[in-house]
Amino acid sequence: MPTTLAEFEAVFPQLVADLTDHCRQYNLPENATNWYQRNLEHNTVGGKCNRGMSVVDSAALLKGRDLTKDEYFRSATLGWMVELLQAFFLVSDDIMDSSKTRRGNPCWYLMPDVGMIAINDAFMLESSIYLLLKKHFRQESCYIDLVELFHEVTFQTECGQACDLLTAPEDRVDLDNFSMEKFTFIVIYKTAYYSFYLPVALALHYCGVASPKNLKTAHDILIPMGEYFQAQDDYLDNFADPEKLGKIGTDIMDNKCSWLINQALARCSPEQRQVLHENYGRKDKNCEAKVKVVFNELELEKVYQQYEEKRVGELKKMIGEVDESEGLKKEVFEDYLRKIYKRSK
Ligand code: DMA
Ligand code: MG
Ligand code: MG
Ligand code: MG
Repeated sequence: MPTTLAEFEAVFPQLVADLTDHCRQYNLPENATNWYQRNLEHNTVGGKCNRGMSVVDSAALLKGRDLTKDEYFRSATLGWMVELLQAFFLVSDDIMDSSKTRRGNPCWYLMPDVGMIAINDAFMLESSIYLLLKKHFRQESCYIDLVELFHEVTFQTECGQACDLLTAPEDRVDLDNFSMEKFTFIVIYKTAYYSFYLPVALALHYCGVASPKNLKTAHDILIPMGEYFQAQDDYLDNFADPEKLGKIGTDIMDNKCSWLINQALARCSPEQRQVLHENYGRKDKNCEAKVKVVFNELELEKVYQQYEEKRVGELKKMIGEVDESEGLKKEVFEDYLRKIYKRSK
């Protein structure tokens, strides 16, 4: 039985207590400890927790049985570390993308009294991962593998974010600068590693089956899965209801090398390209609306649905060929794919 959000969320208060207890050792002033607690709760809880819960679900599938209470707690602790990493990325991503809302609330940096303190709050979310790793996993033989995995995946994500931002200059819109090759590199690095490879790699380490072969098999399926997931994120940025999505799309105004603009460029007439040239990447609602008209004329919603079916078919085929001889299980991938297929938020 897959874990539920309620069961998973029930673990988090213990981790908040561990982290605030740690601050007490420093005699951190009470107002700062309270601020840290509010930062942790506001930015880490309230999402779908697909990434975090996948660590727990993957661990149960790899063990082939229900987890004991202690195993549940420990795998959920690893899952919450992925959610802390995500919180760190999202708080900073929303500043860099000039976003307005996240999970149905104002972005953290736009909350009353927060502002640019959000930058330091993001750093504290990241550091929380290593405090929890040390407290709960210091004794394990896989400890250094876990530390190195978090460090490497963090750097990969930062490389992806760097390319995402450098491909989207605020003052220089150049449609020739976009390509599907650039899109693919950006999304693999900014999204696929931390959102897909990391949760499963953590479960493999936790269950003692992180052989080079299993890690490579996981990588080779989860990276394309993450690529598909970010194409979906880009599609939803324009086509989803912001109320349901919990965030207002910014990709057009932000001049992003998104899946949609690349599809549009591959299909547009010279006239439509001119409209995109004049209106993409401008911080102006009317310009954004004109780009949306072209996206609709090109029926990108349909183009996306066809892409999704094709991608999911390819992923299912790869999953069908997984070699389970070193303790890996096909269900780990089937389960993660099921969580994201045709999602609307
Ligand atoms: C997501 O890119 C990548 C990271 C590392 C947060 P994005 O800006 O498209 O994400 P969102 O749509 O959630 O702002
Ligand atoms: Mg963003
Ligand atoms: Mg971004
Ligand atoms: Mg997005």
